[in-house]
Amino acid sequence: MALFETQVGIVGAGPAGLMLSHLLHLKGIDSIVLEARSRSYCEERVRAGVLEHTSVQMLHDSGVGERLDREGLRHEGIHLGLNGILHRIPFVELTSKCVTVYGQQEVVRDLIARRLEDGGDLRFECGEVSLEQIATEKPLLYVKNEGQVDEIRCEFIAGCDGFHGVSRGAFPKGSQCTYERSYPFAWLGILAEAPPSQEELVYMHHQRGFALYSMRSPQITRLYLQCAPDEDIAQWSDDRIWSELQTRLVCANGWHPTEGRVLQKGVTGMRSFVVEPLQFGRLFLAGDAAHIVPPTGAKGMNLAFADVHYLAEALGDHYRNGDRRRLESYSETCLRRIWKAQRVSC
Ligand code: RFL
Repeated sequence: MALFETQVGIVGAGPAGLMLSHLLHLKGIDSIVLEARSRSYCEERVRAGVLEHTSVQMLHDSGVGERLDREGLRHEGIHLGLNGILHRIPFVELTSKCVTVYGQQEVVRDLIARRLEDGGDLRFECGEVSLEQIATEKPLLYVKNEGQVDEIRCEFIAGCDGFHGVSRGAFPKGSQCTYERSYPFAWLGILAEAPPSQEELVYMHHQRGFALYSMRSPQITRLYLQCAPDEDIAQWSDDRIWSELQTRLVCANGWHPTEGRVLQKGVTGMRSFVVEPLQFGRLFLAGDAAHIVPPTGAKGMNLAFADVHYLAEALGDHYRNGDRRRLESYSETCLRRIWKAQRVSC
């Protein structure tokens, strides 16, 4: 058995785990990140794409916003479409803030590159992770890989391993309350090699079901169709998808989406999920490990960043001057924002 020690053991190298490790490093706190998948898998996983003002600020302020500045698409509003007529919601005019379209995989790529440049300890394809003694001052992470077991002695553990991770399951039985709702529809999404023909997102209401027009870059569009939760993607040829998108998205002024080669397609279920509290002993959950919002409001990655911002600040207080107040109120602080995001996404 190999032994390691760190201040914060982090499970998961998604946006939450990577950003936490980066923010802690800036505060002089060391961490080890354990990731089940390969680096290339993490860097290529296409998911979120809309960064809120606060997430953009966090990337900037922590010094990983350079490529985001160059390549991110600043959106000052969105369109809500009804009966083929678009109604623009001018974010900047209403809130003086805007959103930036920049793929989650790009954020992950930037954070991995920066952590490695800074000498960070990121362990990809790490094997089977388990959490032990989380109620004590010395929680442990075990990593089993091809007959070898590593023991990592931590002072805190951050469970940033997404909805299907192991961290949430390490809470003792009865110590958490789960709230869950599954919606009776899903989104069939495609990624297409087609330059955007609309500058901002279009959320379209249609009698055949909702459709969303969005983009990831000046070359790539991301489009969604409301479908049944058990929709069989095999029944959807590229031609059928484009035809349905054209029907639902066409506008009275003649605008319709530009077509292109379909690079990826899949069906995403719609679910709201929250656990309370987010902390037990020295284990703290962040991001999708603690909550899932349906992708309607583009809130998931932004919530994950908000969680780790609070967690990094709280750990900073603890290590700087022994002040544990923000650690103790971590769950309550995050849940206020999480429930608001659930409401808006629902
Ligand atoms: P992640 O990204 O799921 O990362 C968790 C990481 O943990 C690893 N892992 C483990 N590692 C070690 N041991 C284990 N036992 C492990 N189990 C899992 C996983 O391999 C993974 O690398 O969670 P995180 O970091 O909390 O980030 C959350 C976001 O990924 C998620 O909320 C967003 O993608 C949600 N989302 C959107 N969010 C936005 O803010 N804006 C959007 O526009 C947006 N669009 C979307 C979305 C999610 C979607 N899907 C596919 C659910 C669109 C879609 C279609």
